[in-house]
Amino acid sequence: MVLGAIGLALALSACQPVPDDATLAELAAARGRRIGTAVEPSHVANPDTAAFIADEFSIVTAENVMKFGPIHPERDRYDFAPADAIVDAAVANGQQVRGHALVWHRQNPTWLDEAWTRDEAIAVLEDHITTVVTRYRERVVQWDVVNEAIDDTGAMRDTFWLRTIGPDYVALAFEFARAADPDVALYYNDYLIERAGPKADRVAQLVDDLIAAGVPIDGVGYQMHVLVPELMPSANALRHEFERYATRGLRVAITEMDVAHILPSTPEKFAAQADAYDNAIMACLAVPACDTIVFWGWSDADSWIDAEFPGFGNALLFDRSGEPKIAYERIRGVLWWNLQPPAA
Ligand code: 9MR
Repeated sequence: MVLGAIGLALALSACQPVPDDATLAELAAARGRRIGTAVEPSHVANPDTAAFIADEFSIVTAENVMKFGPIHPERDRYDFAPADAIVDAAVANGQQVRGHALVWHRQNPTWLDEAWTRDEAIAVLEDHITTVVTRYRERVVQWDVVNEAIDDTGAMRDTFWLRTIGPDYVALAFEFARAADPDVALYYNDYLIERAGPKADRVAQLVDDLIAAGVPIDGVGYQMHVLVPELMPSANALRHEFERYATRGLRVAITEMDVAHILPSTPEKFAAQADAYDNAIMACLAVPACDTIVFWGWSDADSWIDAEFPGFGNALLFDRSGEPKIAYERIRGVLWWNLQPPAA
């Protein structure tokens, strides 16, 4: 009888609407997850925006300023000030920081365009990773060590690093990062791995090879730049993808999520967008190893998609006037009601 009353009380509380003042950070924390956004220094320099980010999110990623070119513009000069602004603000607000990204094929400085020998390129890689990771020790909790090393066909991407060092640049990068910070969680990060296919399989093989070789990798980041309706897997399919890495003992993060559609927007497209976010959060909640969810910005007025994919967009949780969209309300609902994991 007593148990029945407790059960009823729990069931009733579970039916309560999401408290109006509950932030994403609070709702996610109740589910053991951190939730966040990409940020630029201009965001934390603006008091209103900074206060909004501090309230709503528990983790931030530097959208650009920790990448190789911006943070290491000349061989003997690092420019830490923009990244410091983001990290300092996050620490002051009690937020965590994802470091993004130590090795990538884009946003590299022009000084890397020289003809390097393999040994010289390894020395450059080691200096860069050691310097940047050491600077943010104990403040950055997760690093995207290698970003997008596999191309869309499932081959090793043809990059400066592959050409000058060879495929083991990936393992070297993880080893240099671990040597610089024994505690930070080290991730391989990529897009289009949320869908089963050659790219997802090849990334899993790369990760397996790293594990087999004893390379210090802690997790895999699913960027999740999604296009609806075409490119969104079901919550169940996504859960299976996340479990690939959970069963290998790794952590999983959603690292750059946004859900675009072809413009103009319609209520149906926004509904499909809300479904996609819902699927992703459900899948993450169903896999204990998935402990981090980061969106690639929050406002449709301020997203990389407008510049890189004109004709697509409105992919984030708040519209161009700053009003929350249904996707935002759906995410709050999924976090609050903690719906059952999708069926196997
Ligand atoms: O959002 C970033 C945008 O401001 C930059 O111009 C762009 C340059 O390549 O990089 C964007 O972020 C990318 C991220 O670092 C890696 N995954 C894909 C993201 C969107 O292109």
